Amino acid sequence: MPSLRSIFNVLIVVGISTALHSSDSFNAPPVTFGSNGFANWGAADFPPSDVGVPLVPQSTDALTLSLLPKFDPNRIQSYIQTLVNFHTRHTASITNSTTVGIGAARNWIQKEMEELAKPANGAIKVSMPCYFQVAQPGLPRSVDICNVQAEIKGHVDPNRTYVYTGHYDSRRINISDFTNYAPGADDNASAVAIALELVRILAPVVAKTPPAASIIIAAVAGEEQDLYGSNFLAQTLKNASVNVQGNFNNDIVGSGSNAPFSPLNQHTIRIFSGGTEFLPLLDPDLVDELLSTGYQDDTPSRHLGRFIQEVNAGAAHVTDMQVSLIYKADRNGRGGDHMSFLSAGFPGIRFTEPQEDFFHQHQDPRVQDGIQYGDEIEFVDFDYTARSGRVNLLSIWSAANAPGTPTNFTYDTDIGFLATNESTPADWLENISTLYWDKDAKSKDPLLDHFEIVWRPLASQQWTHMMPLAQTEMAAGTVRLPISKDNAVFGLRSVGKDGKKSPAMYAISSD
Ligand SMILES: *[C@@H]1O[C@H](CO)[C@@H](O)[C@H](O)[C@H]1NC(C)=O
Ligand SMILES: *[C@@H]1O[C@H](CO)[C@@H](O)[C@H](O)[C@H]1NC(C)=O
Ligand SMILES: *[C@@H]1O[C@H](CO)[C@@H](O)[C@H](O)[C@H]1NC(C)=O
Ligand SMILES: *[C@@H]1O[C@H](CO)[C@@H](O)[C@H](O)[C@H]1NC(C)=O
Ligand SMILES: *[C@@H]1O[C@H](CO)[C@@H](O)[C@H](O)[C@H]1NC(C)=O
Ligand SMILES: *[C@@H]1O[C@H](CO)[C@@H](O)[C@H](O)[C@H]1NC(C)=O
Ligand SMILES: *[C@@H]1O[C@H](CO)[C@@H](O)[C@H](O)[C@H]1NC(C)=O
Ligand SMILES: CC(=O)N[C@H]1CO[C@H](CO)[C@@H](O)[C@@H]1O
Repeated sequence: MPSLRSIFNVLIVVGISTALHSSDSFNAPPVTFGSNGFANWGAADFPPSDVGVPLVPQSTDALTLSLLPKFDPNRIQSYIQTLVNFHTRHTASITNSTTVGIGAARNWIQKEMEELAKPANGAIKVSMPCYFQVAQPGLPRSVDICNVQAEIKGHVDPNRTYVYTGHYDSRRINISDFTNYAPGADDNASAVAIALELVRILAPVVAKTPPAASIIIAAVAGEEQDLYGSNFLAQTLKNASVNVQGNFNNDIVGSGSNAPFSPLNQHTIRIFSGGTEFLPLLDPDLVDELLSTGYQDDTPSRHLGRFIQEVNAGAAHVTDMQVSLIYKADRNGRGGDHMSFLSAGFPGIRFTEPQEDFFHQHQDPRVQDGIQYGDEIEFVDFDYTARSGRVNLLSIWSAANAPGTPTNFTYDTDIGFLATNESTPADWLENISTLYWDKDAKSKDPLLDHFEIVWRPLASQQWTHMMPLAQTEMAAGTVRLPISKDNAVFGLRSVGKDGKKSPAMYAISSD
């Protein structure tokens, strides 16, 4: 049986926390009420609480912000044009030409990446690992599947790794057609263009200051058939026991304003993140836990999405984008390379433009009934792709320079005593939450300064509140908060000495 908890104790702990955390170093926005006295009836601010402060998106340092405007729409256009000019980048297309087919395309990407990586003075390692894939449905002949990747080794925690992916293969309506023109400009040369820009922009930076954790920027192959390239990459990392804390997959990130519904949404990018619908792909114990407690929206992938949205919110004046979180692993009936990472047990999300234009994906280029079909470069908005790149660089670079996501964050599921007779005090039934973390965490991560508890009403997408822990609280390894775990869900995140914050860790029951 649980031990009796004293409400008096709770008040003491909370009193200290409030004193520590309501200091004016936080610019908490004022709570606003409607003129009729009701606060936001569509999403009532519930549970009411004075624990912590309303969440203010983390801010980004000046160096990182200065990198974001460097995405160059003209270069993006030129990369995409070069990729389109290979005529087809079908996974089974020819490899013995320097101008046509997937072999020419990957050799060009590798050469270009090597060239762009030169200012890094060796801090960026470019390689093209391949494996032999036998023919399968959709893949009419056996081929080498090759990824082109740039690796930047972290200087504090090189094992912890964040992976950017975009696929460079293209297709037509007939997925086995490996000879005819398949420009694949938006799908997905746009994502390869971002990969090249990431290498170009980061090269001079990492020559002087490598990130704390490692970054891999990969152009992967064979997506259209069966996610071959990304699966190869994810399994390679899994087999090497690499601590992959996020896959940032980009697929179809080329059009905002040139879409038929223009000019809607040209400053929005969607993030798809999976929940427990991918049961077999996640840790089964975690899935049971999340489903049985109603915390099914707290998968590592959704926390990664929240992290990107929050970091972007703090720098939206520079990215010029907003992030829309979609609680699905991908669009209905479709998938992408992040699923290879989910299958390997790693968190992963997919960035995609807000309104896909189905006239220009997978279509055979042609005019039919007066409509231009085909994934042609004229339908790509290079400014939009550049803005998408900024959101990627910002979030990957921020994660790789923050301390790692905490491990082992737990909460006590105990609710105290239900009344068994008239002399059971009513307040033995508790509505508080007791949270635990690793009190030795600071000795394991040199980047870590302190943890921060974040929480939100269960129906909110994003964290609404935050409560940084003082060093004494860190060392205690536990806190009791007057917020009912019936109404709220908690996360724990790491805060670095320079204020950078990690994605949050979900809370699981401590028993
Ligand atoms: C290139 O490869 C294709 C198919 O693999 C073959 O038909 C063609 O003859 C080759 N061309 C040259 C110049 O080797
Ligand atoms: C699709 O393309 C392949 C390879 O060119 C060809 O063998 C097949 O007949 C095509 N399928 C259809 C339905 O056209
Ligand atoms: C990963 O390891 C498994 C099991 O040893 C092996 O079958 C698989 O080929 C490996 N995959 C890669 C990409 O190294
Ligand atoms: C990297 O991290 C993983 C997962 O946290 C761990 O299993 C592995 O042993 C670590 N590898 C090294 C070389 O530290
Ligand atoms: C995780 O935390 C719980 C509760 O604080 C503790 O009992 C357990 O030993 C920890 N597990 C690991 C692997 O650190
Ligand atoms: C009544 O409840 C109190 C507190 O739960 C308990 O200590 C006591 O034994 C109970 N008395 C009876 C007769 O069950
Ligand atoms: C928690 O329970 C106590 C005792 O029943 C009650 O006074 C208090 O209002 C409750 N707090 C919340 C946040 O529900
Ligand atoms: C248009 C499109 O979606 N093309 C491919 C690019 O990647 C997505 C998802 O990764 C796939 O659904 C498509 O096959």
